[in-house]
Amino acid sequence: MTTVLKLGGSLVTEKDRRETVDEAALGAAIDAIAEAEVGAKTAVGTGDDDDLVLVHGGGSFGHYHAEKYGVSADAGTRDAAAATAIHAAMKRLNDAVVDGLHDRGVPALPVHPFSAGVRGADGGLTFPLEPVETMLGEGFVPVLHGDCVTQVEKGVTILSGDELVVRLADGLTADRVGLCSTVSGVLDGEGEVIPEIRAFADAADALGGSDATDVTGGMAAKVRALLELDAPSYVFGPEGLEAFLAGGSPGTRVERNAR
Ligand code: IP8
Repeated sequence: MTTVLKLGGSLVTEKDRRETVDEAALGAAIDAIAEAEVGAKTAVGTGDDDDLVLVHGGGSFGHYHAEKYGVSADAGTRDAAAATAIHAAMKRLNDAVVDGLHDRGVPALPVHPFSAGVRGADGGLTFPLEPVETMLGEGFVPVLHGDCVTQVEKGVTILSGDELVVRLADGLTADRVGLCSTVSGVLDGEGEVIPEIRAFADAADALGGSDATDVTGGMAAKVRALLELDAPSYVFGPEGLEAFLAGGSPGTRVERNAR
């Protein structure tokens, strides 16, 4: 069973305070991951056939710098110092996530997408999965992140964690995908969690943009991307993380072919 889980940047950082980790939220998420990874695998009679790939977003690290330099998924830069500043901020956040996982006994390894991925002129992403697959085969938990990526004819653009989740879920034939953010799911016009989305039209009226600096789009973009996947995906808040990792269905289930 392969699970791809994204921790949203809005969850693990204080989105309105530049380069500030939300220690409480990140710590709680790491506790839940450690319990599922370390606790379950050391329990009598359980194996370690379950693979977990983590991705985290940019929050007040990457998005702050991306906005400062006017770089987005569409708008590229040829300023190497700007691209490096965005990437460096994401590495600092990745260090915090990986270090926190180590402190709780999770064998996490960093994967920095800027060094591996590339976009064609049409925006299509090429991202080799051999490093991630090998890490999984050796019992590690790869931790990727939204990042910069070199793009033909545009210089450097932003690669969102959501796009990586889609690539990983497809390429690794993931069984389950989770997007854990600060909201409890995809919300309808009354603020209630929509339990299931099978087509964008199911939630189109309710989907708006993100309310803080986010150069890669809000919930609408996430839902569109998740609807492209074969695997069922779940959009949930921190309260749903434990249930998701235990195989449950918190928040909103998004699945194109759901019956
Ligand atoms: O928060 C964006 O990743 P996201 C990463 O998953 C950068 O959209 C560098 C802004």
